[in-house]
Amino acid sequence: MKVKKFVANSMPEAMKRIRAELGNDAVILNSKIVYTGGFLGLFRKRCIEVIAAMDQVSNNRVPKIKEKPVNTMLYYEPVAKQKESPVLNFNKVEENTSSEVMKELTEVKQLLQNISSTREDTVYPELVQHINQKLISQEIDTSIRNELMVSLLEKWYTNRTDSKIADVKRWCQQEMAERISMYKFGDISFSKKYVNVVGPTGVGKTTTLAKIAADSMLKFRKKVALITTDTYRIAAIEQLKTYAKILSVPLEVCYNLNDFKKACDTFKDYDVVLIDTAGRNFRDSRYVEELKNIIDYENEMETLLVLSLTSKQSDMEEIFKQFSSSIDIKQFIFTKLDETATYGAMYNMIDKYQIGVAYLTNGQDVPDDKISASAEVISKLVLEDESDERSS
Ligand SMILES: Nc1nc2c(ncn2[C@@H]2O[C@H](COP(=O)(O)OP(=O)(O)OP(=O)(O)O)[C@@H](O)[C@H]2O)c(=O)[nH]1
Ligand SMILES: [Mg+2]
Repeated sequence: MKVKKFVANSMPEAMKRIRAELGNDAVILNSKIVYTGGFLGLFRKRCIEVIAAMDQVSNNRVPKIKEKPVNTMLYYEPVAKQKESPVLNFNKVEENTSSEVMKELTEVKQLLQNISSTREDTVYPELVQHINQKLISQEIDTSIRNELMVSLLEKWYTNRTDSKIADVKRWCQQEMAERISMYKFGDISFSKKYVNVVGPTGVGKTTTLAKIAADSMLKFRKKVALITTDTYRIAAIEQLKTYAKILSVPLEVCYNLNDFKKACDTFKDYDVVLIDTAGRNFRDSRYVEELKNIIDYENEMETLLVLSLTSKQSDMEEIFKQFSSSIDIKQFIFTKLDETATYGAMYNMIDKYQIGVAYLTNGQDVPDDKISASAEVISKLVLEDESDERSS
């Protein structure tokens, strides 16, 4: 038997190489996501490691197995509805006698032959299927879900004898968190003086800005000032003025870029200046260009894009594209967590655009209804059951 490890950028690429090297009768024994290269844990590349085998019997001690050949290259896909299906433990393979190996290999081949050719029809082991179903109902992108299933199945076939649903859920949470762990999560870093909060109308920009201002003062002991360029509605100015008054922080209302320049001078001794904007500001390329003459975006300003979790993913993507075309988005803020129970779009956005999350907000109360985001918190939210929420 020839066993070989392949590391590739994607499953299809791995399959191509396996087919080329081992032929069409090769079987996949194991597959998992691995991270290669990088420097000091950064810039690691996400790859897929696949262990494939081909039963070339060169030794006379082992009888050639007569069986129907596997026609197509089979994926890692799970075993259909056979509760007592054997586990092929790769470590064990090397220790075992050849005949035992061949027996196991034959059994695995037979099991793999039962697998339906389309992923959506795939029948996973019951506990794995429960998680798969949860990811579907949470609207996690199919491509992400399939990759998560690769890793879950690997863990399942290694540990399944005594695994419970809580274990499978924990594996999935860990895998989901690791998948996005390289992006920036959590509170603003205060490495830039100007923090710009942008986003479409009504998502919660002003409310969230007030929550961040309160946190910056109380938790991080920063000297905070506010600027608003959202002067299109009187009510918007009044809203921020009220928060500024409650928090005892200065606010400058800027009707034009000259006002903005003056406000920056006024706040030259402040640690952090939080800027509330109207959605349309950053859709106006002239505004963005002129603002660049006042603030050095690269060195002095970080921009957070506020998205509401009640929006559809396609809308979120459209909004992201609009804003990111004119300004660099450092982190997301997702609001209105309390108004939905579906969080897949948030996870998909992070994964797709490779951007982390500063905060999640879960209500209208300033400053309390805000959670510092992390890869773990977000992954947990996606997999949380109502019963988990009740018991927590
Ligand atoms: N349920 C819920 N409501 C929120 C949350 N954050 C903000 N809101 C409410 O959403 C509404 C809009 O909030 P704003 O902060 O005014 O939103 P905005 O993006 O500044 O709106 P514009 O300035 O009009 O573009 C208000 O009623 C807020 O109280 C949240 O996390 N959960
Ligand atoms: Mg506002």
